[in-house]
Amino acid sequence: MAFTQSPPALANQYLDDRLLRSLLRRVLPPSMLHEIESDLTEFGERVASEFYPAQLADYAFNPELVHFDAFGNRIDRITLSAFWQKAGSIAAQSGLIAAGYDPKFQQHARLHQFALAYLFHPSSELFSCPLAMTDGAARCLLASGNQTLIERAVPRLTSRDPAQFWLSGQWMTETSGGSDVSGSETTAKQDERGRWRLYGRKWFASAITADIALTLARPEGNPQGADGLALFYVEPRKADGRFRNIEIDRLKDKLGTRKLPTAEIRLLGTPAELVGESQHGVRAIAPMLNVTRLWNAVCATGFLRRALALARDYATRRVVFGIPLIDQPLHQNTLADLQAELEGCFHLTFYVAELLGKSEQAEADESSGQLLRLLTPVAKLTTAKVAVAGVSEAIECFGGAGYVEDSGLPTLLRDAQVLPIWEGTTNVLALDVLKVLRQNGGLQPFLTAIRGLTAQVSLAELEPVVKQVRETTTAVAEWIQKRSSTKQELQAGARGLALTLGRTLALALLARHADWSFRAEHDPRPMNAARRYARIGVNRLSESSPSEARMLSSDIYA
Ligand code: MFK
Repeated sequence: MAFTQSPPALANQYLDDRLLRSLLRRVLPPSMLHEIESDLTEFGERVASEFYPAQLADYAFNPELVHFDAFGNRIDRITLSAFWQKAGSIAAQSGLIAAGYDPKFQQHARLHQFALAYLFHPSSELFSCPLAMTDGAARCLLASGNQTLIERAVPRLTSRDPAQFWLSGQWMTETSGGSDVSGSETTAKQDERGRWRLYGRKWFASAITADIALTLARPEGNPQGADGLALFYVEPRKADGRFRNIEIDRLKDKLGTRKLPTAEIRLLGTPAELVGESQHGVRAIAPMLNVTRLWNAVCATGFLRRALALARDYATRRVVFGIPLIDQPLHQNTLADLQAELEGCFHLTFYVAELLGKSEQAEADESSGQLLRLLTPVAKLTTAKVAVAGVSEAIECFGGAGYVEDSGLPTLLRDAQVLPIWEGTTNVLALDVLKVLRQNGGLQPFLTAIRGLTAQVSLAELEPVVKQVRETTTAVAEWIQKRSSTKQELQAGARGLALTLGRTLALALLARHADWSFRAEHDPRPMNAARRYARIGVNRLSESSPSEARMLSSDIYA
């Protein structure tokens, strides 16, 4: 009998996750952890032994759109994967949205929710996308103060009852652009009964099967530009399931996220409700963007964790040149770098989740809101970039097997590639970070956070790490100061700046957690992760010259 290699296997994804479990032990009140831990354990088991194998078996499925029935009636019916058909019920029952709004756990509710999301996402076939939008829509409607819509939709968006639960979409992107929405062409007109109706074309309507959507449109008579857009609420379907004056042109044929039905749609007088004012729609939808961006970071971290869990398990099964991979120094070094990067992403993401939870409490102070505003794009862009590179590296750990579709591994890489793109590309978010630094307290909230974190670290072994955090923070402040009058140079270096903020904060968080882990639990692994992350480096500030970049980017000498 010829040799066959045993494939990688997943253990219980909660019990197997040292990072998540130790974070929850450090942060949550013991009574809360006791209350939620059996659910997390059960969910971690379902992820590994129920969702993951079923999705591997269904890897080749793509959603299908049928435009017409046998008699020529327009139906625009979409067939979803087997998992997608039941994922809404799983999400509702498991509290994937509801947990974040549970008043019982106050500021910790978000940690509970994002722990569930982090476990769920890599075995969700990107059902995490509509969940992110659902969470974002709930937050956005609550922020709008529109009581009618809040009462109508929020109890459903946050429901634990599958029969009540609603999902939301977020239709922003048009053929004119996704990063810059100022050229949006969708118009809103009031009909003879005063009802708003939308006319236009939305170009990337993710999760088109969702029950509601928040979207931007330009009320008739409003000026051109982004400020002339307003935020609208849509219930796209009638009670019988047919679309309300909406036609689906086609589903996108995408690099990844293939189970997620992303559509090009036409709004042909679709009834809609104005959410707030009849302009400033970008400002109005921003709470949704911020929540989905945090979900993006959670999902990036979840993908990285999944890729590493599979690669680590495989390394124990795979023998090469007479030695298991896991015992080979170079392979150990590769996995160790990935682990350090994962730990950095993890602590950065969950720190922002904690901030979101605090900011949603009645007594929230202004400075934690400012820090949250700065760190949301920073965490999104930092983790997304690491996820793509890290998942690619983890797939390489399988050699040729990682390049074969029915191993399930190529899907991970294709799916990860969406993370730096949607919800704001790396560059768009880096420019957003510059705007925040200009308008929202400058670097001060960041400096205060770094000071607070490093003050909690006193182990001698971590001194060099803390020194590196402080020195890089000083370098950031000097870098900004030096360029404060040259917009071009600031913009050209914005990505390096944002990544340095993300990585420096991640290092400070790693050090803080390492100090606690060593003292409270005698666990040296977080300390080693912090030191390795420090060696990989956190300073990504660039000295790039705009004139050199102009010449090389266009490759023109003139
Ligand atoms: C797996 C998890 C992920 C799930 C993803 C779900 C998939 C969804 C698919 C999609 O829909 S992807 C498309 C998402 N689109 C984007 O993320 C847009 C990316 N572009 C930007 O973010 C641009 O920066 C932006 C459109 C916001 C630029 O537009 P403007 O008009 O130049 O905005 P400006 O002037 O920066 O901001 C307008 C107002 O909004 C300002 O307030 P004021 O009017 O009071 O001055 C800003 O402060 C405010 N604002 C903008 N971004 C904000 C914000 N406020 C809070 N938070 C923000 N993030």
